[in-house]
Amino acid sequence: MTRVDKVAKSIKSMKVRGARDIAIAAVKCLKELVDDGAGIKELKKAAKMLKAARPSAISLPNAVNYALYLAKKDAYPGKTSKELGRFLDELNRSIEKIAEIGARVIEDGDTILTHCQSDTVVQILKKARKKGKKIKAVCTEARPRHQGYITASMLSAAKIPTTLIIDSAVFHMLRELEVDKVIVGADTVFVDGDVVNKIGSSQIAMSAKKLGIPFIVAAETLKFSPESIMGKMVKIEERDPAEITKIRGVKIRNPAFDITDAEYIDFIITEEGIIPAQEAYHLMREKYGWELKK
Ligand code: RI2
Repeated sequence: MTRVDKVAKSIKSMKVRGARDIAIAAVKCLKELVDDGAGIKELKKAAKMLKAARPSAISLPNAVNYALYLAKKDAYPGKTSKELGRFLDELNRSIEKIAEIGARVIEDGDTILTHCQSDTVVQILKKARKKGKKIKAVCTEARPRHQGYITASMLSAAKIPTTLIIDSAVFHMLRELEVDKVIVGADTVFVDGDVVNKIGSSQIAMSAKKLGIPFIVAAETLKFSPESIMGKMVKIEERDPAEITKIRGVKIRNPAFDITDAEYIDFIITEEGIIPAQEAYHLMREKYGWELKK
């Protein structure tokens, strides 16, 4: 199995997961190929395989397309590798910037509900704690892969009092635990501010709206989809039903993501600052320029 096969498999199997981490894994793989002297033809083949690994996080194709763009520009041997190294540093720095900005949004004494496992959200909560804010966390388990267990362990290890709940307990526990804010990550942000995130996010957003609790998304611009300006949407990944269970004679559906309408999102925290969800178009235009991806 080639290096690219291995990385694509690790993304598809969710051994490597999280919208940023899968993008970083793919760019690192392409950088290794460049360092081994791979030409543009081999890079394009690798890019196609990596992008196909998971369909719902635009961060993956955005990062891979940008890496290919740098490779095509290659002015002299070694430049691409340096530029890819800089891109990886930028990806890592963006989470630091979002954590800094996001921590300011969190108030001392807040109880925050999270969904699934987002490194972006975890960093925001840890930063707020580091700044001395006494916060509590309520984590959903995020069936069927239970990524919420990772979030709960990470936040508890950061000395944030943490409660784990089952996904279907959200509406009840928003009230019971007097949750002040909901903060979730994102896999894709569309031009109209609608957000693709772990399945169940849309129901949590509607529950929060009903109870007057702010629903906040934390996503760097890598997760914004310029192609959606041209109407190109991402596919909602359906995973193996066996991840849920097997019942003879029963069809089982296992969508891994859903779409939360912008109207249910109070604002989006990005590394460029906080924007209303409906401002996604202007941020994309600034960040990606008028040159829309084909
Ligand atoms: P960060 C995850 O998907 C969750 O939907 C999470 O909110 C999103 O990626 C963003 O994660 P999965 O990989 O980039 O668990 O914030 O299917 O870490």
